Amino acid sequence: MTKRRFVHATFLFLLPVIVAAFGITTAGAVALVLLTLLWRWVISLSVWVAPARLPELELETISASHFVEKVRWCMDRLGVEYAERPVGGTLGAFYLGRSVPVLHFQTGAVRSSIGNSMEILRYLWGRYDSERGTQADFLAADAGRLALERRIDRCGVDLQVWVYHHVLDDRELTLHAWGCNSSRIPAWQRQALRVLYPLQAALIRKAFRITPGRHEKAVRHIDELLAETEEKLADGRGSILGGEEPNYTDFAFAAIMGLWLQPAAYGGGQADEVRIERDRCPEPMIREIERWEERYPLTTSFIERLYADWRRPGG
Ligand SMILES: N[C@@H](CCC(=O)N[C@@H](CS)C(=O)NCC(=O)O)C(=O)O
Repeated sequence: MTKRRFVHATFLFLLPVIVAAFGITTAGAVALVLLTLLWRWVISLSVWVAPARLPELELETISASHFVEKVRWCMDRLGVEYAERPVGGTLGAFYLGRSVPVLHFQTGAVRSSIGNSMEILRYLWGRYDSERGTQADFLAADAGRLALERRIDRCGVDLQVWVYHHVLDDRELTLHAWGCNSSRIPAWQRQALRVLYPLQAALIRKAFRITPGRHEKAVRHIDELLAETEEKLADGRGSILGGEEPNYTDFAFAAIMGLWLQPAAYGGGQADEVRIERDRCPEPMIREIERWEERYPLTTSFIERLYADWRRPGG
């Protein structure tokens, strides 16, 4: 929402309070409503006359999110200039009904946006394939890549269950991951998260059905994908689906699995303030991470190698 629309929306909510507080008559209240409508109309017209100055490409994020990291990595790889706008974890989901990442961009005279990492990557490919030539080749999608991407994304949801199962009882740890200690998150959001924590945690438990049974199922799914990948990587290939050069499915895989492995370059510099070091994790969580590392050494080093060789901050 642009600043001018935010100010208008805030005034709209305050209107009944103003009418009550100042004892405004019915005729006065009607006049105020008409003026507020006129104000909204002027805002609509201002899009043409004085468009808000916004970055050409803007990625709305939660700094720690692995779905964000998937898109962020591809945008960095593509070499496009964009601004990242991080928000506090869970606020968007439960108060605005949207997930992140969301990509906002200029389309002609108007502002457009896309949510859902899969669709964002298709947009980037469609737009930059012709503009940037071979630089965008890694984003090319086909049936095999789309099927793998879907599996990776499903595993992304399992990892959400996994991470919340482990951290939700540790208020400070969860708030840290949501951005409460990050200078990049607006202060009011950090404060709101601290106050709302019990509600947010309860909503998360409900939304993801965080139970020991669901956690077990999530771990089983994660193991399945890791085991399959381990088998594929045994022939020394450079990309999960075969070939030497990694493509977007490899970056997506590393980004999503990066949530548990936390390679040093996770986030490309954008998630450093929300990082959870391993020794700060609960014991059972560390045990599961170590089990994955031991059982899937090829996959672990594949993710680490992709991060070391292909994940330069901003490029
Ligand atoms: N299918 C979506 C999933 C995105 C998703 O689940 N994002 C989480 C963060 S990892 C989110 O938006 N959570 C809501 C919130 O914390 O406000 C995608 O691929 O973008």
